[in-house]
Amino acid sequence: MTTLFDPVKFGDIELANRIVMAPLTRNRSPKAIPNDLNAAYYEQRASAGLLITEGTPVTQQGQGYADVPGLYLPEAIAGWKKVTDAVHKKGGKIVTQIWHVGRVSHVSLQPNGTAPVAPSAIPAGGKTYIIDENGNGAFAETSAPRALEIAEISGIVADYAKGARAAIDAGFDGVEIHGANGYLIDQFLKDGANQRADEYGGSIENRVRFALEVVDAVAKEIGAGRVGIRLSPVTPANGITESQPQPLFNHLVHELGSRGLSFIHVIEGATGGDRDFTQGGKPFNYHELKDIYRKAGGSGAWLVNNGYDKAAAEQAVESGYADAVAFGKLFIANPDLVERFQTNAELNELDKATLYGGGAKGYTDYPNLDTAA
Ligand code: 8OZ
Repeated sequence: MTTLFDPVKFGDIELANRIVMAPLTRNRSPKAIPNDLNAAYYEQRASAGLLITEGTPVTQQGQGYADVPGLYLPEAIAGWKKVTDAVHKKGGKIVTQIWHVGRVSHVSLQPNGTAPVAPSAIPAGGKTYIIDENGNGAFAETSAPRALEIAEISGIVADYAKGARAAIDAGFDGVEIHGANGYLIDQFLKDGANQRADEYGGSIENRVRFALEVVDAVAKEIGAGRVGIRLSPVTPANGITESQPQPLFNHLVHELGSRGLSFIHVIEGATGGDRDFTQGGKPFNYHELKDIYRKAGGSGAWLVNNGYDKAAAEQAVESGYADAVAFGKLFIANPDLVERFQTNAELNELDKATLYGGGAKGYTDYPNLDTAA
């Protein structure tokens, strides 16, 4: 029987176990440049089978929050190199999540203070995190986006490929394309945000076009065996809605099946919340989604996420449903989560007050088992 602690291949990436650190925004990289504190944080968690970094914008236009690390400045590549070196020295594997927020941004974060871009000029609603005029962190209403001209889209697709190339230059083992949580790719996928009348909007075939163009460009740049994608079929994060998630995502994974990807990362339910949350009036069938991917020839690892504890993760892997499980909050609070699971040790509690922004407190000071009092 396969267990959580058995090795697994994600395409070209070999993992020592099936316990994956989920991407987690922490807002601790001022000026979008990863630093020594970030390197220490990831190094502490290197016993995970795979670390997926926090979302990392591929351009300034793709930036939606203050102090998240990017991939578009030369200094950021050098900063990430410290992170990947530290993780590799510990025998870990690490991919970065390449990200474009689309409409989930604020003019103060955009090049020349211009409007954020989106498939359609429909605001996300909700708040993002900026640096205000006095240099202090502050929450602000997302700015109204403008609809992308069709001629601009290929340039954004190319930006993702450039970001993937930069990730490999920075020493990453691969990338995860951020296709989830109401950001640009999810905005193109879902009918609540995409009301385009051209070949990128309307039918399901048209709405998946942007996602597939990004996947193909990134795979061409760095090899499909180093490329995964994160999807959230029903999450309402960042104001995103979809009237028919099951046929939409069934079609998308059917198309992904022939592309030789490293892994498919599925958030089940509302991100960080209710696993049974749904949209379109019907429960979402994740097993059907996986079956369609496999039947279409997809051999990438099936990575699942959202609220799993050790018992639920074991059930998912031992039953053969999931190849691996991604843990978010548990990895923030437990750098040695793998060892704690192995020994059935107690888990540290999460401090919600230090999730976003700040320094070492609540970031690199969670104790390991052997250093706990
Ligand atoms: C929390 C805060 C800011 C961004 C996501 C990248 O939801 C995020 C994110 C999460 O995918």
